[in-house]
Amino acid sequence: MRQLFELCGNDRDIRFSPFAWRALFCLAHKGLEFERTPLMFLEKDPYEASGSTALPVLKDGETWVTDSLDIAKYLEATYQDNPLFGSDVALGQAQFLNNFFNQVVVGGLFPMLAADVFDLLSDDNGAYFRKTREPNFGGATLEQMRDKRDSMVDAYRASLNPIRATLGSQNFLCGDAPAWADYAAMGGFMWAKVVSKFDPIANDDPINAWRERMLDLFDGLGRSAKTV
Ligand SMILES: N[C@@H](CCC(=O)N[C@@H](CS)C(=O)NCC(=O)O)C(=O)O
Repeated sequence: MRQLFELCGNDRDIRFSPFAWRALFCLAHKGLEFERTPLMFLEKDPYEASGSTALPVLKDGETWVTDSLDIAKYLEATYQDNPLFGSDVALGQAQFLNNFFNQVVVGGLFPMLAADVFDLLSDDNGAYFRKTREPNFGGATLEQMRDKRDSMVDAYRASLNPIRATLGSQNFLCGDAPAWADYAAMGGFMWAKVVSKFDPIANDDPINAWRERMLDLFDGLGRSAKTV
């Protein structure tokens, strides 16, 4: 059996982790069957054997794989059909792109969305989230950061220019068809879609048109996600 452990809110159908969304899209891209196991932040026992304290975690038979990029690399090495990277060079570049997506796409969203994540959590998970995340905000609360998001969103949108420029000449970040880099970027936007009614992307942005194409993939895997 193949099992993906992913983060959820107090409502277990709310699956919001940007990194888990990357893994979900990669599994779907490879055409693999899998079960989804939703866990709250403090529920770490079910995947203790993996050695990780963060999600997503994949259990494929007896093999545990942690970290979304390592999960993609594992799937690529283990299942040759439907390449996620396609070459050793692309695999090497993925490390750079992963840092870009983590720091710019996901990291840029974090102050704008963190309070919305908090609102989805049970009391004990919320207290843990606040205690571990609020120190990133230099003395501000999660809610104070959310209150400022209308003034932050223009700078966020500008930070996505490399993505926007790429989508000006091709339909997907990986070319004519989506592959790992599309899923890595889309993970961040899935997170925003699931946890918040605040849309960090403008309607007329080419990134929105790409996001719509991504939501349609795999029988609407992203589009059918439960949102707040
Ligand atoms: N580099 C990891 C990051 C995973 C990560 O940071 N996961 C967070 C949630 S989005 C987590 O599970 N944190 C556990 C905790 O805070 O206890 C990946 O790409 O999978």
